[in-house]
Amino acid sequence: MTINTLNKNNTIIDFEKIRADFPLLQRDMNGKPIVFLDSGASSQKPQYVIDAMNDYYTNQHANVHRGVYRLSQEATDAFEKSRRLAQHFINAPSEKEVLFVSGTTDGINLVASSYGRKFLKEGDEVLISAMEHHSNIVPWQMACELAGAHLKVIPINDEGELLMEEFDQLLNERTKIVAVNHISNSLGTINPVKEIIEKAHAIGVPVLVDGAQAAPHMKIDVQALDADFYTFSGHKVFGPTGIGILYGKEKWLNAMPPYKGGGDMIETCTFEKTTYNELPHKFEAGTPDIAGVIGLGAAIEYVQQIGHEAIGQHEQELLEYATTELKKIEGIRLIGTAKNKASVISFLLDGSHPYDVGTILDKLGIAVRTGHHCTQPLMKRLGVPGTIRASFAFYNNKEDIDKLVEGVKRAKRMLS
Ligand code: 7TS
Repeated sequence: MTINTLNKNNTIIDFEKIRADFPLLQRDMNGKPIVFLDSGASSQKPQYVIDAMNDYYTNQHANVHRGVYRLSQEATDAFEKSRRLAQHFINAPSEKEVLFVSGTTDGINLVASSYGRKFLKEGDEVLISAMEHHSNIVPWQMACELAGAHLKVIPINDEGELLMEEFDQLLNERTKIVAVNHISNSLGTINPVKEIIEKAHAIGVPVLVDGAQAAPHMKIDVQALDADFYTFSGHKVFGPTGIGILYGKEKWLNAMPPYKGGGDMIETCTFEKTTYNELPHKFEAGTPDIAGVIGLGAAIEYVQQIGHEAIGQHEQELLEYATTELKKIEGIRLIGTAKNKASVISFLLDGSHPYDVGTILDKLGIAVRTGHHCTQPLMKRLGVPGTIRASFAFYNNKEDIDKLVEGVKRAKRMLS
């Protein structure tokens, strides 16, 4: 693997050299060197991932789990190797509990639909939080509607932290599942998911963790968390789009009906009755995104080579620096000031619409996201139309932040 990370002693990570692994970061945007601060939406890809996918299509492609011939077996081996990489990435006890899905949205829909059909009854409750992405709201609304169940919401304070006393009050014998994000995509808040899981388990309630924003930034350990379900997207962890992981405890996955029917998920099929394949295949109907799975495996190898400790440290430094520097600009308002935060900064500039600020930044080559970030109920709770959001990854540096700060100052001058 050609990772530009290690020094001669194989110890210190040189994050400046890491940037060279990402071809897209070398390009311009609007005639300026790109400053990519939208990794929360989707991160860029190292050459190692691009090469792995090219190599698969060039040299290894065949359908998986069905051919007797060598090529198909090679493709199957590469595919299943990625499952083991994903298993170790989240410390899942067994490969059977690691399902390939198309992304976080798909993972949550799978659980909401399948768990919902089996376990949700009229009058039951599903507990989510006020800072969920639409993909951890709408599937539960749909499941509740089908069952006649009710959606309940853990409120937050103005800093963007969950009100845990309210959670204690909301959790009760009618609660059938809790679904919360590990890190908020709009605010960067790191939620106390371990505590949530402990409390839910104390009354026998399973918990789904939406890890879309956590997997790129921190070590995920589903056993330490004791999560019942944990899901994340490949494209946010420096892998390809169209692929993601859903971890589910075997006891739940075995008890749940299949989500999709089709090839590969059956054990036997007659017109009268079909029996289902064992885990994980029961939940993986049809030809999967094989290149995506292989690309995700490569991305996991790449991230692990750098290591979560180094990533976390570098990103915290960037977050602290950006927070300090942005706060110095008069008229800036940070949205989301939780004590425990990951590398996301949402803000507003007094008297300016987020879209206008984003447009000026774009002209300067700076990519940020503006709007509601698929968290409309959260924006409503905070009383803002949307925010300007800068989200960092380990390939960002202080120079990127300096350019952002200069860009915001310029936007302020132009818009006031
Ligand atoms: N959950 C969270 C917390 C997210 O941040 C996102 C995507 C999703 C779920 C859905 O992931 P997907 O890969 O299935 O689309 N968040 C964002 C974002 O913040 N900007 O663009 C996508």
